[in-house]
Amino acid sequence: MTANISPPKIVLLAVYLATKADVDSLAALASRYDKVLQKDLVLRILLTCLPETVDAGAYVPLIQQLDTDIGGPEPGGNVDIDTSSVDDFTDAEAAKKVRKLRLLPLVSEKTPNGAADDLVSQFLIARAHRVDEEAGLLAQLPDLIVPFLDHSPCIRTWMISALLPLLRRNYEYYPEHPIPYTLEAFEHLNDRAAVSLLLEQTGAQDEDLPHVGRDLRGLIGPWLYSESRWKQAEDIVGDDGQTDPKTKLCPGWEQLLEWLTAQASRSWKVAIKAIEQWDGPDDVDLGGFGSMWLEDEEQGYLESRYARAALASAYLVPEASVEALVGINTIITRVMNLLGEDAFPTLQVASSLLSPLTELINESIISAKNATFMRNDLLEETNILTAPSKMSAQILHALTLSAFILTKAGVPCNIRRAGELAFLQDEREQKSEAIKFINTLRNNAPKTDDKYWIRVRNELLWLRDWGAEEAGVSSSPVQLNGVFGQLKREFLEIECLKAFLASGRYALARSVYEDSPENLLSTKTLEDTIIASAMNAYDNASNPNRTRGGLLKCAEIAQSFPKTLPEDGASAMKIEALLRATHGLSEYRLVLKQGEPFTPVVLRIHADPISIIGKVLEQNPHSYTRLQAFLEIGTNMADAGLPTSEKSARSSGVTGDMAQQRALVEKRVIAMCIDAALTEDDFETAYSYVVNRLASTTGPAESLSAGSKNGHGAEARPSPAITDDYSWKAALQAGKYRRTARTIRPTHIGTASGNMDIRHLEQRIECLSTALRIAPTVTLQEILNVFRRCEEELDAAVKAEEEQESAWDDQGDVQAMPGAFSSTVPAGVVRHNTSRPAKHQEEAPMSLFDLSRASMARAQRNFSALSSLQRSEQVKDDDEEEIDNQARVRKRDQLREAAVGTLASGVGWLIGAQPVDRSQEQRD
Ligand SMILES: *[C@@H]1O[C@H](CO)[C@@H](O)[C@H](O)[C@H]1NC(C)=O
Ligand SMILES: *[C@@H]1O[C@H](CO)[C@@H](O)[C@H](O)[C@H]1NC(C)=O
Ligand SMILES: *[C@@H]1O[C@H](CO)[C@@H](O)[C@H](O)[C@H]1NC(C)=O
Ligand SMILES: *[C@@H]1O[C@H](CO)[C@@H](O)[C@H](O)[C@H]1NC(C)=O
Ligand SMILES: *[C@@H]1O[C@H](CO)[C@@H](O)[C@H](O)[C@H]1NC(C)=O
Ligand SMILES: CC(=O)N[C@H]1CO[C@H](CO)[C@@H](O)[C@@H]1O
Repeated sequence: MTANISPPKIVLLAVYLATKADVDSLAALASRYDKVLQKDLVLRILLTCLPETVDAGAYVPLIQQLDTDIGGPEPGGNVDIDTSSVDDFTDAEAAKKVRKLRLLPLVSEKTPNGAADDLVSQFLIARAHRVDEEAGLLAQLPDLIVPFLDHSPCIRTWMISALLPLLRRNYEYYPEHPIPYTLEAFEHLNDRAAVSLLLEQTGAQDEDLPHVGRDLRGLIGPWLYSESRWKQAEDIVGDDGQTDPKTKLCPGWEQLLEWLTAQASRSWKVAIKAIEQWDGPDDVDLGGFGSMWLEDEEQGYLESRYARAALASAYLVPEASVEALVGINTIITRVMNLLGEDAFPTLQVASSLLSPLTELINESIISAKNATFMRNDLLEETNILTAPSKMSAQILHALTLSAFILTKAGVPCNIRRAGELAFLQDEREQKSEAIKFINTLRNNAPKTDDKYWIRVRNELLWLRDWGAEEAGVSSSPVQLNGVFGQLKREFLEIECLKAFLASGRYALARSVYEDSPENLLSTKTLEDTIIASAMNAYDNASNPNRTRGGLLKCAEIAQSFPKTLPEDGASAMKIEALLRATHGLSEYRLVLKQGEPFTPVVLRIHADPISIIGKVLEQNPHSYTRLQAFLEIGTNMADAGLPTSEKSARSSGVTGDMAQQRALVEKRVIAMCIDAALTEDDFETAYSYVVNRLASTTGPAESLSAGSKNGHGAEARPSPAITDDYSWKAALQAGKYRRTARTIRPTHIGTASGNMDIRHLEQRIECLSTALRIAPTVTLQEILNVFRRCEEELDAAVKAEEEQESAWDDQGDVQAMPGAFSSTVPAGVVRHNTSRPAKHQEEAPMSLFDLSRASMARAQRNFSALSSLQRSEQVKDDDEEEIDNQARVRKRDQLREAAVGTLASGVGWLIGAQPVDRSQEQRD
């Protein structure tokens, strides 16, 4: 231990001791030779030579000793300094070695400004960087720095804004995903990169996001704790004059807000959690190393920008869910808080109150021109929707509550969608949304709850004008801003009524729309809506039975409005007729398309619903016997206002009046039943329908003329006639029927009826004469041909029977049966007389059948005259057999007379014969 050690050796020894990490000896040395080992030199030797792995605790006292700058007292006075390591060098050698030492500088271009002229601060920061880079011991740096927090503001600031964020980020919050930068590199990242790296893991880890607020508080808060984060506006904005150049801006804060709004678009929950869990600029966690202090101006700037970013985030959240909207409501609450205003109630409460938002009445911000602010320039000062003001918060509240009502109902709607509905006021968009709203609520409606529907209606009306009408300003002209503002009140009331009815809330519908003195809907509109709803229920029915399902509903709806739809009113009766017609069909098997059973709607949309009766007759054997039931179905169809004619007739615009339509429907149904009977070989029934139903009620086809009753008479041309082509065709069809083995035999027939062939031919002739009487002129020739052939067969049959009988008479059997006269013989006796007309017919020239149309028409009138005679004869048919038989024969003669005689007379003028009214003769 020598006192005469040369300065170069002292320096070399200091380097040696530092390299050996012998801090105590070094301290003693520095203390003893403080003239040589000056502060600057010691710090550089420490920085360069002391291994970075050495605990800070070992050399902090030395730094502190140097910092105190006292130099005098020798704490290491009693330390024995081992100089052996430099003893072997000559002073010259030592000096040469010292010159070759490459000691690191304390200052680099990256040293904070605050550390200028402050060697200790410079050392601490440089040392910290080396410990981090060379040893990776970032976590131990607080041991080095904390003792010097009070050394200089620059160290405190650096500790809080540089070391603390990186330390927390890489060692405390997300050690699994550290930022891959050295401390020094981190310090010199630009704002965007720094914010993005610090918050890279925020919200990426836990489902329920408990740490978003912590990260903002614990990472961004400290990171911003530096005057260097602030810039004069003029440095950034340039000279576009938007911002006062003296205003201070914080680009790092702006980056944070960018991050926040980006989260709102990409992971909205993170954005909402951020705003929920973090109170903004004041809410920082500096780890106890310092406390935040901001100028009023700075504070105001940060808060105002934060409020704007919060409002912007609300518009950016793409999610349309109750959860997201509730989150957005917390954003609004935060903004109101920052503005020093009272918060709005929760959405749940607000949606049950539906208070009028009177502040928004006439609000001109809510206009199509401003809609673009929902998408663009959200953080710009020019954006009036995100301006941190009470008005913009109120607008957002209105949109949030509107979206909430829609979303809760099952029609997802986000803020931007609600905003577009309100700002753009596009009627079509609003209408489709309103209808979705009602329909969804209807599908989810509880079975029996009027309250539910009262609420739905209130919500719907509120969505239209945000309560302006209720607020009593409806009388003055107001701009209705609601999301359904373009829709007429009447439209919404109609939709509500439809929903009430579809959900079976009949009493509610009546009390709101029929009984209420408000007269929300005009009588006409009310009636139309009720009928449409009834028809809707009808069309939705799967079962034609009126006591079930859709038809029952239809009936209930129609009966629920005694004032609007009185039971004896035209509309109610029409619906009733439709229900009856449909129910009438429910008793039968009926398949229209392949395999598909009949549903009521088919009847309503069918181009020719009467033809459905034909299908029933085809598919239900023997059903033709229920003529009366089918007639009722048919006339009910007519009464229900369904089309009654086939395509051709309708397309020509002919409908005729109701009586005519009904009459025609009846004819057609009878004809269908006749056809069905014939198809099933039931000639007797067909015959009976012809003579009882057609002959009795039908005149010549032309008589059913639509005439001037044609409802579509705008054009003054004469309407074509409605033609009953059904009756004569059916009668002709029956007249053409030939008995076969399959033909069903008559069930009750007089014992004296005798020859079945003759009886059948007589019936056919009767059918044919009916056809002749009612057919259009052009068809008479065809019918007459059939008639003539039929009559020839009848003559032949009669002749054959006569011959048989006379052979029988010749055997003198008549005497063998006295007393049997009246029961067995009359047929023969009577028939004897029948030959005369037959002969008479033979006398008629065949050319008579080649008649002109004009003469046929004239002849037809005599058939009509004849029909009354026929009927009176039929009444007698039920009497005693003899009379019956006689009448039958006389009738046949009359028919023949009528057919031939009248024709002869009709064309008498042609052949120069005297007209003879034989039917007149007969009657005498
Ligand atoms: C937005 O609304 C405000 C307030 O009514 C109006 O003055 C302004 O012109 C609108 N902005 C645009 C871009 O139309
Ligand atoms: C709304 O504006 C109209 C004029 O456009 C005015 O007559 C009316 O009083 C205003 N209503 C309210 C509530 O401000
Ligand atoms: C239509 O009918 C179905 C069942 O057939 C029923 O569930 C539904 O509620 C009906 N819809 C309306 C509007 O009546
Ligand atoms: C209609 O339905 C009721 C029961 O709802 C039943 O009693 C009745 O027989 C049905 N009518 C027909 C024609 O099926
Ligand atoms: C009926 O026929 C007779 C001749 O048989 C004729 O004199 C009479 O004019 C006809 N009746 C009608 C209404 O044409
Ligand atoms: C019922 C009837 O008219 N019978 C007549 C049949 O014809 C004979 C003569 O051929 C008359 O005497 C009957 O009166």
